[in-house]
Amino acid sequence: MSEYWETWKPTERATLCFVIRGGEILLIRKKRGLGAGKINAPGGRLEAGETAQEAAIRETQEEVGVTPVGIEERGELHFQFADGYALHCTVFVASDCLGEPFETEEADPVWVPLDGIPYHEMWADDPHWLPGVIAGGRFRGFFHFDGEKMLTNNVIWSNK
Ligand code: 6U4
Repeated sequence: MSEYWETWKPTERATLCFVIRGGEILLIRKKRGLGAGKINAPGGRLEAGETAQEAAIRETQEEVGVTPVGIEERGELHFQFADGYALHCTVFVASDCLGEPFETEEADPVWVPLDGIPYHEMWADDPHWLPGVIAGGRFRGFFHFDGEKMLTNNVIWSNK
């Protein structure tokens, strides 16, 4: 990994939580905040004193009303934006969720078949790592963005 990323420090930390169950994945159409209008997973920024896993569960509850279960950490995303904003994001996968997802002010939930993920409506980095995560992999990803345009990408998979 380049020296640049070794000394990189995030402005904020966030999470993403992918519930994958029965050949489908729970995604959202995000209504506000960073990436509004895009398809993504439930998730958001950590609150003070929270672990990433606690934030992933809370954000999934807040955004679509379900509680992820069987949650495991699968990756770390490092985003450097051209305007100086730097976001670290921990990626979780859950094997199930309690309750039925419903629409909230923040997001509209959608169950999508694993072979029909709408990458063209998602962040540009997602096709670089989400297929590998669905296949069971663990990764670290490093990306430069200018707004919504991805400028560089580097994904490192761990052997385990
Ligand atoms: P509020 O309004 O505070 O609830 P919140 O959803 O907590 O917003 P926000 O809007 O800053 O946080 O968005 C952060 C979310 O956006 C995180 O879940 C990660 C996601 N995200 C940001 N850039 C991304 C990218 N390039 N690829 C990706 N997810 C990204 O897959």
